[in-house]
Amino acid sequence: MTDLIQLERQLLARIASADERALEELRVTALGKKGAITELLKSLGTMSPEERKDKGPQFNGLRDRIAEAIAARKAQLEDRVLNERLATERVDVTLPVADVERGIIHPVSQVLDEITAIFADLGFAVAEGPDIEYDDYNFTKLNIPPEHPARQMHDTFYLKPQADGSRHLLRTHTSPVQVRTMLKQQPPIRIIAPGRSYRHDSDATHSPMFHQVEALVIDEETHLGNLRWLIEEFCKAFFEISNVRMRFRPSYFPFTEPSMEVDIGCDRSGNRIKIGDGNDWLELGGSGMVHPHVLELCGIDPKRYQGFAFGLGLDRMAMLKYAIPDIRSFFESDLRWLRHYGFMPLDIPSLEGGLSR
Ligand code: 2NM
Repeated sequence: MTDLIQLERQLLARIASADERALEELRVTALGKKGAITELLKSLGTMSPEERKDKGPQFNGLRDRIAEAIAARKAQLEDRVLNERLATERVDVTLPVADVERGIIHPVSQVLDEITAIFADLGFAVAEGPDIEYDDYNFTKLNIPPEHPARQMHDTFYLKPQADGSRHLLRTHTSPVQVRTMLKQQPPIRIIAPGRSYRHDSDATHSPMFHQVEALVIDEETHLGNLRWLIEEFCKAFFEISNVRMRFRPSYFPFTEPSMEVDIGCDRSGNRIKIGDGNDWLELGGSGMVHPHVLELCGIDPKRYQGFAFGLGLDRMAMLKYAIPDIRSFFESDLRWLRHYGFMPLDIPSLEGGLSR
């Protein structure tokens, strides 16, 4: 008995001060095939049943406590190594990284950075909001009351009803971000609202999750001439061309009056669409003067202020500018695709540096 206590004390003392190598040696000498404790356990076989009943639990207890002490010491040593590394190692994130370790910028991120640079230069701020929205902000405050037929156009993903019966939804456009901006800020307003939008729709040109940018301008004297100029300047900067042809077709959105689709001149004679040249037209996005009722619902006096808005599909803009054929490939996370269509992380788009180089 005293031998056992002594053995345990000795082992525990040596374990407590062991380094990793000594610890492994201790483990082998105590618990290995020919280890001291293993031998003790083997000796149970030669004992009388009474003696075994007495010694068995003692030996087993000893084995468990020693194994536990070894594991605890091992964890302590590993922690110490890690903490030492954390305390001494430094990463300079401003240094160039090796090619193999470099991330790649997704075309959608690239195009968003380009668009942000263009609008920032024109004095626009970037506004953001949640992907999960109130029905009120996604529809009602945009002049789309419940039962309005335009709700059917949106193929909305709804969440489970709240206790009060209202249903949150995945925003079907980024317009609720404009609603949020108007509710908390009086004009002048100049913002772009980029982000994810969701509609129940999927084929080669539609993804159930897609990206939009919408621009909103509200001031005391804004008119369609401003809207046209803004879209033209934007297109010249984005497509990096000095001339654009544009045309506006009458359209309908509940939140704008009048509403127009914007087409941009292009050439389709080659195997890819070329923006700027040619005699063909390409639909770029929707636009219009913000409906006075929307302004009113969002706390802005429609007698004093007017504004305009337009919306673009970011994914579509990336497809056009960088000749990417299928929108579904954007969200497959295929690294070969990303290496082919992606961009270098440190080439941050700016108007001075050349947008896309
Ligand atoms: C579009 C087309 C036309 C738009 C309108 C508004 C708001 F909030 F001011 F009413 N936000 N976005 C708008 C107008 C969006 O996207 C195709």
